[in-house]
Amino acid sequence: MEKLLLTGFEPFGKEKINPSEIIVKKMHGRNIGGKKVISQVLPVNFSCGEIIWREIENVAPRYILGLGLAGGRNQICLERIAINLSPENKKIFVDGADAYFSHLPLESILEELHKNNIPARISNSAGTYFCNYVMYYTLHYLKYRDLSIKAGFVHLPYIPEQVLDRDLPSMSLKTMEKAVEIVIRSI
Ligand code: PCA
Repeated sequence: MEKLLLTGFEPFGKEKINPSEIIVKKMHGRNIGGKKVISQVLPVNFSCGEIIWREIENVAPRYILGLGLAGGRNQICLERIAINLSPENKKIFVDGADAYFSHLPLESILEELHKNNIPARISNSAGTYFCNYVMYYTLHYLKYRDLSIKAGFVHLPYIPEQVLDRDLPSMSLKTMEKAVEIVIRSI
């Protein structure tokens, strides 16, 4: 069976929860749409890039789907692009392309999500923090190793328990899980 490497992140900053971590842990080992899910939780620091490279070699997946939290966003965000800018405002790779595009069929994934009544959009910025970093690190590696692995990244909103006393948007974990399953099936 083809393998799909699914990554999420640990909680970071003031957050005690990262929905991406919860979801990837739940999905580890499952067969979704004929793809065997192998999950990896990444730390929110510069080691995440090396870890993803190691996992690509160890797991030898056919697909890679990265997940992360984008607190304050109100929809599932299918990231279109990763830019060569690190969380320290430097280039991630001096000799790297300015940007890499997601390999995933974003339009058809979006259509599937909407058919299932899940609020979602294509996003043209994965930010400049570690989600953009890991998406860029992954796409750069695949290009330079000339590997035919399809990779992309999806940002998730907060779950309700993260915003109980904050005027911020959220989405239920159940809806997000369904969304991730749909993304995996539609890749
Ligand atoms: N979100 C951060 C990094 C880890 C995560 O879950 C981001 O959007 O860059």
